[in-house]
Amino acid sequence: FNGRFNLFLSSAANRPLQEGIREEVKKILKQPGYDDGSAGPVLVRLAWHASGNFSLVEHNGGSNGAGMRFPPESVDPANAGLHHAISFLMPIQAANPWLSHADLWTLAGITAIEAMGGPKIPWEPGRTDYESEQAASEHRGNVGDRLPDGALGADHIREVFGRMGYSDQEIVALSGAHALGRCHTDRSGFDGQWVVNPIRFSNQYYKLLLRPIWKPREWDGPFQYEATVAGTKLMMLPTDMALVEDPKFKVWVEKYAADQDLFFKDFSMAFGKLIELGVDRDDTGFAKLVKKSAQEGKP
Ligand code: DDH
Repeated sequence: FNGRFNLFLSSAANRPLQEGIREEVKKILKQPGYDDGSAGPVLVRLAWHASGNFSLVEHNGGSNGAGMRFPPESVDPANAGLHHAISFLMPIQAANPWLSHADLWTLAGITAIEAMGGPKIPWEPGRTDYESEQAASEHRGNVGDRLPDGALGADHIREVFGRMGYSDQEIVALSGAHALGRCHTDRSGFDGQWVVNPIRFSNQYYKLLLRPIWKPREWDGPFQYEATVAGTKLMMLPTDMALVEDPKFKVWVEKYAADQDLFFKDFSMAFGKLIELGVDRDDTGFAKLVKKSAQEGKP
């Protein structure tokens, strides 16, 4: 029964039901006392990390199943801090027990992006949840250690996003999400925000990347870059800087810095694709929790 009602979210007659969930997400975005007063950025990160461990070759991982509720994903250091996002959504989940976590997490991410001034992103319901840790481990295979490491460079970025099937252009478009939110020393070890207003979706990230202002930060933490803009201390990760150091990535940084509409259009497509990775719906619209074998390495 759980998840079955999700299909109703997609039918035209029940469009108001889907709208209702979006409205509930908008209501919990304001979080005085948390970060910059908004749950938005961490909700976007939740949708991305829930989806970003998909592998095209092994055909496992991805948002379907909401595997991050269970080990190993729940204890993966790459996901540190995402329990905040899950907690912010708890009241909505409790009030709508028919809604799968996997659908809520992805819907919350795109609702947050739009509410923070970003583009509309295509979203379809129908994701199903693993019922238990055992079911998750049986179905999922080994999806650990697939999210990007901010300390590395262009080769690593292409390896991680190539595994999901993304081109250079799409990689640069997706990276624009770093206009949102911040790094926390107690989560990733890195520290600070990328842009001056980290709860406003824009192409500022690209504009800042192209400015010759970035200097290695002298501190005890991991290697990162820093600059002060309009009185605000900003940061870039080594992986962010790789987008201007690599000539093929840089072409797209320049295009998106110059044309916010193009960025919004390409980001919408790339993020819409991200939250669909591995969501294999049957002909009724529900996603199958297909049993995967990591050894076989194929569906
Ligand atoms: Fe990211 N990201 N990300 N990121 N990300 C962090 C925060 C946020 C990398 C590393 C980090 C994407 C790509 C990459 C968001 C969205 C997206 C943090 C800080 C690190 C580190 C975590 C913390 O300390 O709290 C790396 C490396 C990459 C890469 O591509 C190589 C993508 C593709 C997205 C996306 O949404 C499409 C968001 C939002 C945040 C801010 C979270 C917050 O709590 O604020």
